[in-house]
Amino acid sequence: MNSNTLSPAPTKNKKLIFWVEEVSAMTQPDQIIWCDGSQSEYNRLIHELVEQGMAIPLKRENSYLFRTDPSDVARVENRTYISSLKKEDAGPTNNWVEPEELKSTMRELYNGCMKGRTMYVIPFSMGPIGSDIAKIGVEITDSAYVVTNMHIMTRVGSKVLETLGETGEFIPCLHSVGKPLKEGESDDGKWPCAPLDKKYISHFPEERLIWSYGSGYGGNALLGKKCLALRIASSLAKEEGWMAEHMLILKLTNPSGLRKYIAAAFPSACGKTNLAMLVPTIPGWKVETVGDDIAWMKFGADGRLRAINPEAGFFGVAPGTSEDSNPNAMASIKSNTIFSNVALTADKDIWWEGMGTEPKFPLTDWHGKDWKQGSDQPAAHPNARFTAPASQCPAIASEWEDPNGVPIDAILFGGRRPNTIPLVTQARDWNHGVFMGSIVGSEITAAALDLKAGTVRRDPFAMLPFCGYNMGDYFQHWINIGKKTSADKLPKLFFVNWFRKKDGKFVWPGYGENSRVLKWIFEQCEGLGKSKDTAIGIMPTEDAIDLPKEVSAEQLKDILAVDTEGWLAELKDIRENHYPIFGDKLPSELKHELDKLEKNLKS
Ligand code: SAT
Ligand code: MN
Repeated sequence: MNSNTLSPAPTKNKKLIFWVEEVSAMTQPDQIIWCDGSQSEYNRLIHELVEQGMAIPLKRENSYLFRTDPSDVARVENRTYISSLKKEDAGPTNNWVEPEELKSTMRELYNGCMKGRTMYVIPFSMGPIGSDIAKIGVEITDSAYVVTNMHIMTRVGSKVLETLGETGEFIPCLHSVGKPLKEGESDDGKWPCAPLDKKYISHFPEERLIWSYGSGYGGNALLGKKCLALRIASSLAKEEGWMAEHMLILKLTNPSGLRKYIAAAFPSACGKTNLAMLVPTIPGWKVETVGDDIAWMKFGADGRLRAINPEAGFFGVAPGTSEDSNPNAMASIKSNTIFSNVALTADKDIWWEGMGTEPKFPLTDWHGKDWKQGSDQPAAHPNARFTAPASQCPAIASEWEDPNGVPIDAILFGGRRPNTIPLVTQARDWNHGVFMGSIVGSEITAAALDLKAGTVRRDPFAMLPFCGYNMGDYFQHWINIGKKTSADKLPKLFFVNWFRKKDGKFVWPGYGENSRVLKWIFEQCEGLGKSKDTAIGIMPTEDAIDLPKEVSAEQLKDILAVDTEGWLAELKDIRENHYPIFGDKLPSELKHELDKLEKNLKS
């Protein structure tokens, strides 16, 4: 080890100093760098990455392209563990290994795993530094790519250490790419990672500890995001009486300047980022972005749920993002952006499928190979990403960093459902809304895994891969939240579905036209919407939602109808396949909601 190892830590926090020493003794890096979050640190690391052939400078200002190993392109859910002391506490939807067993397997992997590399210590805050909803984490990593992404996605640096002080609490997040270098060896431009069966994304909720090994990508490696802000935070939130949710947060302003804050949970690939940055098609209405992926919500002194976006950047899916689908995202990535696994044009710009423009040839695909029009492989990986500072979004709300958060008026749940689920339904009350959240699902396409096409894959509250404890207990936590304040102070809950199909085609145009649905939701929050009671909840009357030009009155009627047959089949699936998974952890309130729905449908 060189002298950096001996340089004094820029903190007096004993727990942190001890942990860094312990990890460095185990992983044996060549040197240790404490990150200060400065622009010069970012520039220096990027410069090194370019020198090593890992990053390609782009013509966009201060923007770079990375290409990962073809095996390291997404989160690895089957290698993700909730390692609670008892298996029951991880629940039926998480992988579980007993903590000591998992730790001893991982210690063996971590042993000497940073040889030949630099160990970076990244103090970061999820949420505005000092906000009482925020949490401090410290990530140790041997990947400079991770450090640069963490700079954008979180608040990194010396101010975090100041806030931490000598005795402050932090969540330790240990990460290694799992590829030690031999004497004289270098990565030589090759993305370092370990094979799939050596990858582990492990969470120890009782200890509030994260250990990740073997992957350098996205949610496997940027540990503030899914690992801390959802899995560990959800478990903390249950204990402390708040909520950590996989939700965007948006601010909706009507033509007279009244505003509402809306949070929305959708499974991956259902357009959360697009909804968060939506440009309304109805005149006079405005949507501004508070967050696009995660919401932490706590009750304020006024008894209302207040939400913060714990992140500082967007880690968005690139393919499909265009001036048409999301102009605000396109504007957010004009500079200071890291691109991963997109295609590279001849003039050093980026390109992907669904960008809405023709690429400039010669085009280099995400493998670094020449790509020809008509190839049966996409030029950009379908999970190619951009990492961009949230502050660069033209639609960012002025209060997006308010340490007190924004008061949430409505929460939406949704998934991709070609039939049955109407365009929008409002829950009659909190528990009915919790029922809606608990049955969220997306239709499986023929391409997905080996599951049966046409069946629904349930993803309750869009938290299936992100709930850090037993999902039955998580349902109960939602029920309990509803008892913590008076009903008029709770957000109103809605079920939405932009994805209804007829004859294989989407009926509802989505994107900016979703503002018409948001308008009705706004009016419902004000108590002014036109609505009627139905068997499945409160729904807009036929004239309550203005028609987009592509949609006929007949079509709107169709996607706002109660499909009794479809709902009876839905009910059967929930009763026979979905709810039994949770055994006696399923809250009685949800069984009751299911019975009530059946009675309503049959009466
Ligand atoms: O890779 S991430 O987990 O950060 C993004 C995602 O899969 O939703
Ligand atoms: Mn997400």
